[in-house]
Amino acid sequence: MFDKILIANRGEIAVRIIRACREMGIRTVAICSTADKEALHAQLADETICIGPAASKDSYLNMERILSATLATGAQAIHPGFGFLSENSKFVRMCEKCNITFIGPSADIIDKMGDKSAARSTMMAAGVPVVPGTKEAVYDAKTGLTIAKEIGFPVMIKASAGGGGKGMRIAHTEEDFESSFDTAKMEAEKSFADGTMYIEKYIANPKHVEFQILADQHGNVIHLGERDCSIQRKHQKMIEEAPCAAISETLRKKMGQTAIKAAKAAGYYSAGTIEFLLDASNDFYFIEMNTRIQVEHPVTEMVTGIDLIKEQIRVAAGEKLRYTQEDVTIKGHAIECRINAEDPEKNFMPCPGKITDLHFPGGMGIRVESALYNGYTIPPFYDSMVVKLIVHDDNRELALKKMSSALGELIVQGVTTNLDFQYELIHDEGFQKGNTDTGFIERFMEKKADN
Ligand code: MV4
Repeated sequence: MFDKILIANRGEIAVRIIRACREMGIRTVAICSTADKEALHAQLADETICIGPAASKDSYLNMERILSATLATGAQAIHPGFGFLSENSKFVRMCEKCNITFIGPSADIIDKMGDKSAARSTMMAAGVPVVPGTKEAVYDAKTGLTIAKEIGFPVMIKASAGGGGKGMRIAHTEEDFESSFDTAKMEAEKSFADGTMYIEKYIANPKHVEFQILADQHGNVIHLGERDCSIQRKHQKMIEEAPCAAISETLRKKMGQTAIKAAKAAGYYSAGTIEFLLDASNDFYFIEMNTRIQVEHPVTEMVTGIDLIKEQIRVAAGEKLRYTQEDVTIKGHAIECRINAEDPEKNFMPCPGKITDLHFPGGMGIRVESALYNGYTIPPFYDSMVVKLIVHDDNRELALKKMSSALGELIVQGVTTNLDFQYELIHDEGFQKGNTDTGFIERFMEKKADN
């Protein structure tokens, strides 16, 4: 096992990783920008190195400085958290050259799954169901149109280097197609310097269901059940839950086995996620694999009792998985609400600033993941997510009541947050019934505007 790990991240996930390391007897090195000298992660770690100016590109994305900090402190491994360098294969290769363990999968796996069209081909070859669509990448609108006609409209045009909705367009009709394709391709070229595209049948209002995977470097792969992440606004998740209310035990087994098959086809190790779209007739399709620990990992931890960060560190050190599939049971229901310093009344504009009053709820089955403290000033340079509120209870109905109570108790004063918006969301009749799909927030916002 490692003696010392450097955490190449900030905010609540850096704090989460520091805590896991401390419990494991591993010393921690934090990095921070000049804007983060007072940040909680910088205060909690055993050592902290300020590596550069506020802008992410000069600090949390500065590979050379992060590697220098790692070598200078004698840390043997880097935990990248999520975002920043967590899916950067170039960084993983640089770690290898410096003899530092990257806590995550190999650079080749990141590359293979980061190319979404190639990932689709890999999954098709392995017999994993994908959305009906192209077998290979598409580079021009004319070729695309021929294939789109075969698939049948509407179709979804996606950037191979994309994810998170960038470089993605729906084409409803043949007439729409060429301009949609060109717009999506231009956006992809601008955002990713890569105009490689692929085309899928458009699935209307699916559920976004993702399976958590854990895999070691000895060929063992298990799944830890699914999360329903359908409650998203502009491809930003707002609420996640485990398990998905719409999935039967039979379907869970089938999707879980498929997720394992997908991870094995990728040659995967570490913690990872297989994303599926689930349609109204309960047909499911692989869309992407995420090769990092995710923001919403705590809901899976709550229903399985497995610490994903600790497991991720153990498998990175070469240990075998401590759990078999039979050891994994899903107990009760967990929900996470992301609290952001943003103003829902002003198009969710970020609202950084000083925390003047802070109170976290507590009690049985209530978990708060946050890097806030009273008097802290949220800097304007980074993500606006400031608290993850997670609850766990015997079933969804009880978990919702617990979330209602916990949201009511949470106080974050001094900055505007989406706390009230979240409270309204979880009390929505449709949400209460479990009628979650990817069109939910949009309909919810329209309903609100009408009132
Ligand atoms: C889709 C889809 C419908 N049909 N693909 C959005 C982000 C990217 N990861 C995949 N996305 C979608 N792909 C086909 N063939 C609808 C979405 C989608 C979506 C997916 C998950 C969560 C929220 C979403 C919101 C809008 C669209």
